[in-house]
Amino acid sequence: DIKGFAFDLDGVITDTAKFHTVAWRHLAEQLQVTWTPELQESLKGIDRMGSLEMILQAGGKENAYTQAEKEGFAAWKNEHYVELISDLTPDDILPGIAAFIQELNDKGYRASVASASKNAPFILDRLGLTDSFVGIVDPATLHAGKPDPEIFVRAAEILNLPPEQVIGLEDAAAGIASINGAGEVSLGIGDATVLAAADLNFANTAEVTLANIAAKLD
Ligand code: G16
Ligand code: MG
Repeated sequence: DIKGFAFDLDGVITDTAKFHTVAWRHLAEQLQVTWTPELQESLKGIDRMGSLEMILQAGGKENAYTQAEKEGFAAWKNEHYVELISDLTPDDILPGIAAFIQELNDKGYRASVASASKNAPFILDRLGLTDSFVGIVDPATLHAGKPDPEIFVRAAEILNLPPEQVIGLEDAAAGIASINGAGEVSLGIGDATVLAAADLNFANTAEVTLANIAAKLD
């Protein structure tokens, strides 16, 4: 029986991807790396330095900068990003998700957050959701990010549940791979072809309810 839920943040709870995109795109322009929709999609769920490496690689510049320069680029992107997310309010929670989290709290299901974002505590605070979760995995303590299973393994540990009693919610292929590797039930939100590895698929967040999940689990 399912007793807990491990939530990705960006793309599941709120759409911070649009702000990541603005900030990364700005950096890519400075570095003369061509921005493409494929590059944009591939950055979903990937941690900050990993994202920077993928952008540099896309432009054939993976060996063009020192580690110190790369850290400077990542810090510059993050400053810009934090400015963009500082105006978030509870109205920025994706459709249906506030009601779903309320439903989980009311019915005694436990919920945790498995986000690659070091800004997750700040974002949850802005959205008024901090108290709805048992805990948040601290991505700074991970050995490997998504698609490695570690982050979703830790999210189940926070819930104090075995992985098979946990549903992981994700909008990115790297995240679905992490959930599957952790031995949890994977729930993909978005394009079913991108998220083909997910156990359950929902087209958008508004469809995510306990009743709809139960119907698909049959
Ligand atoms: C999010 C985004 C990624 C971002 C990562 C790290 O992951 O999807 O694009 O690079 O967090 O964010 P930050 O730079 O704030 O630490 P998730 O796991 O919430 O989808
Ligand atoms: Mg995501």
